[in-house]
Order: sequence, then C-alpha cells, then structure tokens
Amino acid sequence: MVLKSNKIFWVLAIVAFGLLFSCQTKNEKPGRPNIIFIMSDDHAYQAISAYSDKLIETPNIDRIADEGMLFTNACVSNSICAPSRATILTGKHTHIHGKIDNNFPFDTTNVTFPQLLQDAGYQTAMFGKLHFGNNPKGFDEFMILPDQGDYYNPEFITRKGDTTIQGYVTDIITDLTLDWLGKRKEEKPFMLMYLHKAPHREWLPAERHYREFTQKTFPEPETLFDDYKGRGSAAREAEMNLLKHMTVSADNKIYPEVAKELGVQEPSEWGFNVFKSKYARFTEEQKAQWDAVYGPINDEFAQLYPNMTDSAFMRWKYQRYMQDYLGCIAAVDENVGRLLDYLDKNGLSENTMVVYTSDQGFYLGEHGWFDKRFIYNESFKTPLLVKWPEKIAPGSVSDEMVQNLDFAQTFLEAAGVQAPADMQGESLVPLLEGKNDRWTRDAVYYHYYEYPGFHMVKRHYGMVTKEFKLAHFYYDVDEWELYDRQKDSLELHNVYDDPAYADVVKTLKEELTEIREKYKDSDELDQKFIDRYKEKGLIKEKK
Ligand code: SGN
Ligand code: CA
Repeated sequence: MVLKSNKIFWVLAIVAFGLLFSCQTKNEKPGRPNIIFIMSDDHAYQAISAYSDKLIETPNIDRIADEGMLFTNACVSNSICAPSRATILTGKHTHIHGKIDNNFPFDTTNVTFPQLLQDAGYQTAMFGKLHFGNNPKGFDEFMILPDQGDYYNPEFITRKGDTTIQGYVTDIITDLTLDWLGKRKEEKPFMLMYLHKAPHREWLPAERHYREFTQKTFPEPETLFDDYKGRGSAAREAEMNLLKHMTVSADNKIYPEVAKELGVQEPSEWGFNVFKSKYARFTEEQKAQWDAVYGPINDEFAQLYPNMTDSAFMRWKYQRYMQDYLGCIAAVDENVGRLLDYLDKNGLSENTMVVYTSDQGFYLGEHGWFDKRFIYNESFKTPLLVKWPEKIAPGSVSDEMVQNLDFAQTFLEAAGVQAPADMQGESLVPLLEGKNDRWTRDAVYYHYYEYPGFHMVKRHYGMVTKEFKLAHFYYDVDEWELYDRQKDSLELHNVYDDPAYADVVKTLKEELTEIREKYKDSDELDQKFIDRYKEKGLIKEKK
C-alpha cells in the first residue's frame, strides 16, 4: 500500500515537473516573436554610420544591422511625417488611407496592424511621437507627444489625461518604454512602437551632447551650393534653402535680440517666436547650461556676421545645423543602446524583431537644403535596419526597393496573422529570411501633396526603379523630370527632354500609368485632394 502510493507520488511528480518544464520553455520562447518598431523623426540615412561614417558614429543603431540586415534602398511613399506614419500603420498608400498631409486628421475607421495584433493576443504599447491629431487605436498602453512635442520638459497625452515630465525627451521616451517592458505580462508576445521626436527641427540636443557637438566641424556635401540648374521649377521654388529659409534664431540658436541688433534678415518673425517659446520651456538650470554654451557662439557670430559673405554665411549655417542635428542623434543612438541592452539582459533578444527606421529621409545640406518632401534621394530614401536573430543572418544587406508601405504586412506575417486583402505592401519576411527569389517588386510608387504649404514643395507623383526615377510635378505646373540613377547619383540632370532617353520616357510613362492603376490612384483623386485644400481655404482661388 505504502509502496503503491509512493509510486503514484513519483508518477504525479514527474508529470507535474514535465508540465512545468514545458510551460517554462513556452514562456521563454513563445512561438510568436515580439516586435519592436523604433522610429525617429527626420533621421537621414546619411547620419547613421552603418550607411556612412562621414558625419557621425552611431554604434548602437549600427548593432541592429551588424546582428541583422541593412536595407540600402528603403524608401517612403510620401516623404512627410503623418502620412508616412499612417502608411506604416495601415499598409496603404496615402491616397487610400486619406492622410495625404500633416493638415487633416487621420481617419480612425482605417484598420491598422496594431489593432490586428492586439486582437490576435499581442500586448501593444506606443511611446513618443505620433502626430495624428487623434489617439492611436489598438494599444493597451500609450503615452504620446501632442502634435510635434517638445525636446525639453515635454507634455504627454495618456489615457489618464495629460502630464508633463521634466527632462530631455529622448531619454524620457526610453524611460517610459523600459518601464512598460518591465511591467508587461511575460507569457504573451508584445508589439512595441518606440517613436522618437528627435532629430526633428528645431534640433535641441541634450546638454551632454550640445557641449560636445558644438565643438565639431563637419564635411560639407558636394551640392551645398546647388544652383538648381538642370532641374524643374519645383526645386528652384522650394523654400528649404539653408541660406534663404533656415532661421538664424530658431534653427541656428542666435538669440533674437542679437540677431535684431545685427540686422540679420530672417525669413519672418516666426523664427524669433519659436526660439522664445522653446527657451521659455527651460528650467532656470537648463537656461544657465544653455547660455554657458550658446552664449559664446552668439558672441562669436556677432563678431563674424558684419563681414560675412553669403557663401561664408551658408557655411556657418551648415555647421550650426549639423552640430545641433547630429547632437540630437547622439542621444537617440545612446538610448537605442539602452533598449538593446535591456533585451540582451532579459533574454529577449533571440525572439524579438527589432526595426530601426525614420518616418522619412532628410536633407543635410545636399542641394543647399534642409527638410524633406521631394522624391529626390535624400528625402525619398529612409534608413532601415532590422534584427531578428531567429530568422536573419547577421551582417546581411539587401538592396531591394522596400517601402514604409511594407511594414504592416511584415509584422502581421511575422506574428502569423492573415493580412487584410486590401493592404498594398509586401511582407519583407522572405527578404529577411534570405529567400530573395520570393521578392518580385522592381518599382515603387510615390506621391506628395502638401502644397501650398510649409517649404513650398510642389505636388508630384512618380515611379522609381533601381535605374530610373520619373516624376510629374502638377497643380500649378505641368513638368516632368527623369533621372538616370546609375549615371547621376546626385540627381543634378533632368534628362526627360534628352532624345537619348526618349524610349525610356515612353516605357516608364506607360509603367507609371500601370502602377497608378495598380495602387488605385488617379487624376480624379489628385483633383479631389486639391479640392479639399480649396474647401479648407488652404488654396486661394485665382481671380
Ligand atoms: C514643422 C517644421 C517644418 C517641417 C514640418 C513638418 N518647422 O512645421 O520644417 O517641415 O514641421 O515636419 S518647425 O521649425 O516648426 O519644426 S514633419 O516631420 O512633422 O512632417
Ligand atoms: Ca518627420
């Protein structure tokens, strides 16, 4: 009898141990991967050392490519903030989800991938910049910046109301993210959107970085003094030139009283107001730290300015721009390192897909510009680095033409969730797994709308292949541009009217018509979005 109950005890014990062990393994390695989507705002690929180390070292962001895959030809479908974010969430082009620009709110009846993942049992959270005019759907938890947000002592919108947190925004967004990771339920997979405000204009670095970066000098791009010859009127008329349109106050951090005293011609009063409102957010301690570094820069500028030629002023502005822009990136890189370390220390790295990207690219003085919007390379392309140790061979590189349009289907496939049939991207999972033969796309579609508006970049749509870029600028012009991407990597020569390219133009125009049909874009929709501007008074009717 004793022997029998002993036996039963051991059998039960072994079964219980077995069950416990299998649950344990399940917890440590759930079948479905976690997904972390890291996106910064306006982070140019030129400022990531995995792409180029001319400007800055970003060892932590680079780690994602070292341990995973670097995409050298990733691009967006509309190079501006909120439309890009809406495309990422919906897997649709901007003319389909309707968020064509930063002006109109996002239509929340759109289905987004976080909603689908949440329905499929994922824990979901979003921290940082969304920029939608409304709150995100499909998230268990979120803390987002209102509109563009602030670098110093930022406010956050939360489910429980608004709150202000003292400190530097990039550090704070990371603190919130790590805090949530620590509190999440370990038995469920998660999808986390970790969205930096930096390095968006007006580029306010953390004190530890402005001290360092204001001491540095950076190499100038080849096309800093571009005269836009050989391009169309859109390039000539855009208002994003460092010399003419960058403000010496808000952007270059010259105190308004110093600029006024020197008689510097600002594009408008706007720069002064922005500077004043940002400075007013600082605590007394932050003001003192700022003044200790930027005060001497102002003194030096006051000495130099009266004798500066236009080209010297352009050069000075470029250096000031780079010092602050890259200083902001230094904090992003450090904080990405904090997150990656957390994953390593907590045994999460193996089964987590980590994506690093930006909502679009950015001009760092190329063509004399800052900002984005154009189909030209620096704003059309965007950084993309992905690590997922279970699937991606370390140190992989892909030059396929992938787009922000592809994220939703990628994440859904990774999670084993069926993507809705009307999503317009392609899952990147085959590329991540090295199955390149399953990738068929050889051209991408692009359409920019926000005109008239900030920076005055004209409306245009186009098609891009690895070899060519064809764009049609419309609304107040009817101009075509063609660039030979292999012979003219700087995009200085529009060859649309060159007889040598007549056949290419003919073929590409046909293909452009096809791709517009494929993605359900049309002249009627172009007109509908122009009419929307007219109705809202954003376009003044010509008398
Ligand atoms: C702000 C910027 C612009 C920028 C837009 C859109 N000016 O208006 O330079 O193009 O945002 O940027 S700022 O000095 O006030 O920041 S986006 O990333 O949100 O699309
Ligand atoms: Ca942006």
